[in-house]
Amino acid sequence: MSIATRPLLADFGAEILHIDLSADISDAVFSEILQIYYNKSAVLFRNQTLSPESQAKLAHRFGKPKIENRKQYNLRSYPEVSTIGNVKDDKGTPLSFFVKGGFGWHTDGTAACHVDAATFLYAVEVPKSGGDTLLCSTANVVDRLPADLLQKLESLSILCSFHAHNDPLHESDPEAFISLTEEEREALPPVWHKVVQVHPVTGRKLLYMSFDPLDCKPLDLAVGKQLLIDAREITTANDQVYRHNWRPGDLLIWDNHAALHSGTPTYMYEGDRRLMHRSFVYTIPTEREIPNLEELNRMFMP
Ligand SMILES: O=C(O)CCC(=O)C(=O)O
Ligand SMILES: [Fe+2]
Repeated sequence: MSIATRPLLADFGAEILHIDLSADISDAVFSEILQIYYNKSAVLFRNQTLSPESQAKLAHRFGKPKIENRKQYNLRSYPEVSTIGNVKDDKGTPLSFFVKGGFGWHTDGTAACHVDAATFLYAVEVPKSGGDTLLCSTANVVDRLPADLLQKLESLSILCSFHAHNDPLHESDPEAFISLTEEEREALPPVWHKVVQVHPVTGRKLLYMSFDPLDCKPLDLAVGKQLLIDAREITTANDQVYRHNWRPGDLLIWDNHAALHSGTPTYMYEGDRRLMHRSFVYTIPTEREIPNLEELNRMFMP
């Protein structure tokens, strides 16, 4: 069988057509989906009716789900799925984590030792306008980088910290976040990553970027950060960005090893509802093992 697809951008992302993810998917079809996911770095499925159970099942088929660290928003029955958005209950208690002011360009999961990870975002409720998600390739950019910038990036490693990313988000919306305990904080230490990497499946060179590193090697932090900013500017040039305008029933899955993504400002729809079901999955283990995944997953169970 050959799955029908439509590109999201000329050389990035694919919409996968005529697949119902709540039905049984054969191994042959699944391996084709996986191949498209790796080759295109992002896949979109529209018109789905994906229960948390089906989403969790699909996540396990992609790899090893990581339990979200903001654990109050992990679904009780399917903790592989957590909620993000601005939905509150009758008493005004947030039912999902909502980041005011958008997210900026980032890579999910850089504070883990394992780099190959997929983010699943499934739209349950979407605002009438706004709430788009932006995506772009960090592999296609390599050919467009000035040679001297690429050369400097080749030697660069960055120290990535969950807390450096999460603490400001927490401060932006203290109502929606609970603080991590000291023990939980310590279980999430910073991790070094090389910025220029080779994708283990496609063999393509790519940039693995995070823009709030704690430290850089061998360059000074300020110099390293500036190189990352320069690379981000080229990576996210307007004509390289796919803007996803959500409809309920859309599932978007992207490869954090080959794509950057960003939310968009929330003030445009603050009076309207947005609810997404999110999963995060470590795919093929490559660069490093995931020694403490089970332990971390237990710690962050809802
Ligand atoms: O809500 C969005 O549009 C993007 C959220 C995001 O960055 C994520 O799910 O990792
Ligand atoms: Fe993200």
